[in-house]
Amino acid sequence: APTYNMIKTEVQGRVAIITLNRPKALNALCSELFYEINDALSRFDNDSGIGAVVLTGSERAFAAGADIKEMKDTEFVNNYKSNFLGHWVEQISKMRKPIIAAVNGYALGGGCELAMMCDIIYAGDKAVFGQPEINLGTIPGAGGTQRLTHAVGKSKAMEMILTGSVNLDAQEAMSYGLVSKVFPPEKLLEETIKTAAKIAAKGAVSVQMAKEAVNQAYELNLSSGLHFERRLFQATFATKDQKEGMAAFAEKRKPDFVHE
Ligand code: CO8
Repeated sequence: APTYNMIKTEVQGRVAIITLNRPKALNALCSELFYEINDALSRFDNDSGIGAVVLTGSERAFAAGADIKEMKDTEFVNNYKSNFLGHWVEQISKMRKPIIAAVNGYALGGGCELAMMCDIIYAGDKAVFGQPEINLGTIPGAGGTQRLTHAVGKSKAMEMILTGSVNLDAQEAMSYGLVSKVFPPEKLLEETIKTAAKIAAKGAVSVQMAKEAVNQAYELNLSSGLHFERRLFQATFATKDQKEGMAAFAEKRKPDFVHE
């Protein structure tokens, strides 16, 4: 495994855990940190021994946003030419395997956006979600205006993004559906890993197809989405795991999936 400066990685069974580890800057997302996240994500996505990924930070901060000090003097032309942010976030949105964010503490700006790029968000009860970019003279740049609006609706998303000072605590985030479960901070990672392990034990092909199909709900109209879903549903019958899953049910035993 490669050595990283700003993240830690760990594998527990079929679950990979990526921990952002830049504590002095509250995990501010600089280019090196994103390079390492992307590198770890693509390794785990291509590793057939891994079925799900957990992304987490520290108790104080999941991530306090893009690194303001690193980007403050950059200019439009260079940002444009280097596709600033675009290449940071490509890998995570291309992940075929499920990725679960375990958010303790601050998830602000790019940190909130990073959590929203994940498939499921679990939060510690001290978590704070916000999009403060407007206070810096800029706007969310990695999906905040789109994914937050889908998650919490227009009025709350506008209020958060336009004021830059209305944040959601963990319970509010759950009441809007941004977060699916809230835990005490010290239990969060353990509970997130449990859910990841549960997913990673299912047939990997149907898990990835299910993720693809759910994501199309944000891209397609209903009839196209239903068509997409039905074709993938039919395709699962080409897998060993569908035969195993249904045989196990009929024989009243637990399935033993081989991820093929
Ligand atoms: N960038 C750079 N450094 C940061 C950042 C950041 N976003 N956030 C915190 N730090 C640094 C501080 O500068 C400080 O460093 P130092 O000790 O050298 O002064 C250290 O982390 C600790 O921070 P504080 O002393 O400020 O800690 P507090 O507990 O007083 O405050 C806060 C915590 C409220 C989180 C505060 O640090 C804060 O407001 N941070 C900035 C939050 C913010 O505005 N985030 C949005 C950034 S813009 C953005 O994300 C654009 C989106 C682009 C997409 C990104 C791709 C996924």
